[in-house]
Amino acid sequence: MKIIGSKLSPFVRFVRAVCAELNVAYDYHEVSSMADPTPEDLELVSRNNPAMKIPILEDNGKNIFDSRIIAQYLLQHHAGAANADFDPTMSLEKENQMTVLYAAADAALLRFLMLKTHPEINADQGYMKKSLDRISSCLSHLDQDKTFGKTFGLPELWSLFLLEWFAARNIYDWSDHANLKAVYQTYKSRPSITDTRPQGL
Ligand SMILES: N[C@@H](CCC(=O)N[C@@H](CS)C(=O)NCC(=O)O)C(=O)O
Repeated sequence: MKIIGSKLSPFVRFVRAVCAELNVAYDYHEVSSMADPTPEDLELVSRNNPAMKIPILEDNGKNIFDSRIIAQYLLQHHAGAANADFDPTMSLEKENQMTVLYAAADAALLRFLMLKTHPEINADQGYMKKSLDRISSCLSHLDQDKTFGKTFGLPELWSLFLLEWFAARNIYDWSDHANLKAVYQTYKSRPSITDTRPQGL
């Protein structure tokens, strides 16, 4: 099993952390940040994923794209080896939480990449403004979701990487979301989080 990714990507961190929580061994191929990739890395990623994105999981001669699908695949095959304090079960509520987290992540990625490549854009207007509203709406929803954080499973794990990324890139200030903050504080020192944390975060 091999993962192609970049240490800076929260999506890649998530997939690597799922492997750690499920005690799955893998080879790792580091590529440059997809915000500014080398031509060789862009070629490698594009050859392995038509969506031209990381992470990519290669297993048994097949490539699996998208961190959410990779996490599902890992759970399907390795849930039995999960750490005792990691909850590998999924439910409709948890799938909804994942959808909300991914909506916030996609909105954040859009803002980050558009501002990086088109710094002249007004981030407080039009669809850019809507993307910020979406992040706010998603995080407020999760913050009020009483089932979020009851156990430590896929949604809680993914939320930590999202929150660290938001803070590091000044994407969104989530310090007023008490429940999210409590989940973050409780789990931020788990090995699956600290071992994947890029320097400086
Ligand atoms: N939905 C994808 C998103 C992955 C993603 O956007 N990865 C970023 C790196 S953080 C990327 O490869 N971006 C390249 C681009 O947008 O051109 C997933 O969950 O794997």
